[in-house]
Amino acid sequence: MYDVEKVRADFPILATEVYPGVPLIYLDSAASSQKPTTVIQAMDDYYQRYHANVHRGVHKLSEMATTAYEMARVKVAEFIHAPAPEQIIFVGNATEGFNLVAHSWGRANVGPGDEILLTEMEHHANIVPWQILAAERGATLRFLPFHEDGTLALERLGEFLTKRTKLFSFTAVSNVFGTINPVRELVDAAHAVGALAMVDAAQLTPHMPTDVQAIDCDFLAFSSHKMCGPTGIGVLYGKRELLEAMPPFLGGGDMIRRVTFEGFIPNELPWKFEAGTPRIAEAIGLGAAVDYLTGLEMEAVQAHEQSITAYALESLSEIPGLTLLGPRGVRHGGVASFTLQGIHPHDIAEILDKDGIAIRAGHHCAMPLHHKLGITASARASFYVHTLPAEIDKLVASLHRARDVFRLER
Ligand code: C6P
Repeated sequence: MYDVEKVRADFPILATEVYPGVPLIYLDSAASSQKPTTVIQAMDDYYQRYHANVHRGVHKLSEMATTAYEMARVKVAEFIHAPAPEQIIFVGNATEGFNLVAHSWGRANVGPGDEILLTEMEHHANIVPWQILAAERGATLRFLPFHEDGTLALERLGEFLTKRTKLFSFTAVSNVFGTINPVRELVDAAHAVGALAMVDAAQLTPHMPTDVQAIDCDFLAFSSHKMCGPTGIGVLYGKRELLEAMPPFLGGGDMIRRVTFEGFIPNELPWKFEAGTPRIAEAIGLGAAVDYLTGLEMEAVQAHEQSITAYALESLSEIPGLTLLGPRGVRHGGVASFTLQGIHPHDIAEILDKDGIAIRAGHHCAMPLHHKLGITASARASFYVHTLPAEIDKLVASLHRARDVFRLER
């Protein structure tokens, strides 16, 4: 049995008050998740006991730091079922993963007349790097539309994936709609026209089991800070032959095997893509986060979130004037985005904050999606391993209070 109260005890921040007498109700995990004690302690332990640079020193501390750093890579590889740890590149966040691929693979492989296919529900992280690449290389971006209910227009895939498509990059789970896209089907469709497939797993890996071999993607990116780990680190996974053929993204120490005044020979994977002193404490923290989630079991995490999200969607739908964004009656990522007639999302978030409830308001870094819906912003509550049904009830009560503040009819 998944014991939410036991899980909650792992997160020190959940026992704090936002204002005197007002306990925290954290419903913003999709933006960034809170951290369990084990993650905080793992990073603290590194700084207190064995901080040193990695891959450089022969002294004991450097050896310990290097082992912990590389162990974190092994843990991440196992967590997403990557064939080998060398295929795990530590980057700054999911955003940097997209930029790395656009800069390195993109510049080497995309030219005038080529197309990159995205979807209309992408986060800016999976739009802007391709816009920069397309402008530089004379390529074209295309966007697979979504239906009114926030599901992809899969029946139109044939129109958008063509012989000209070089890459199809799409999100596994929408951070606004909560739509869970059919990842393997989309990857197969890309491969069928000879294109590569890149998966935005920022809202997948923290919440559901991720198996890069089962989905057969060519690249996949996610962030540590959304999965109980620290900020400042993320992961790019890639197929070995692609990563090996790609030129380095950033140059400097660690990413080279040999440097002369005339030039350099790049290092092997994964270090070829990790220039300079890496994110050592952050990798160790991410490794601890992987251990933590593995201990909870990702299937159990997913089941907990499914039931809490279904409860939230049901409860929210009963509030007068509230419109939910995204699909209903199907499996759904752990987010509930909505608009409330007569109240701006920022006002909603401010009123909820006074009740200790943290939600996100705005465009959630998906401006084109909101533009297509004809709105500039929405409110979003998001759920994680520690969310209780009672917190959803408080969210609903607080939304009723917001309606009262704005004198909307009950
Ligand atoms: N979405 C949200 O509130 P970074 O910022 O690099 O860690 O993650 C980018 C990113 C990429 N793809 C998806 C689907 C995402 O949801 C995010 C981050 C947060 O929805 C912060 S904008």
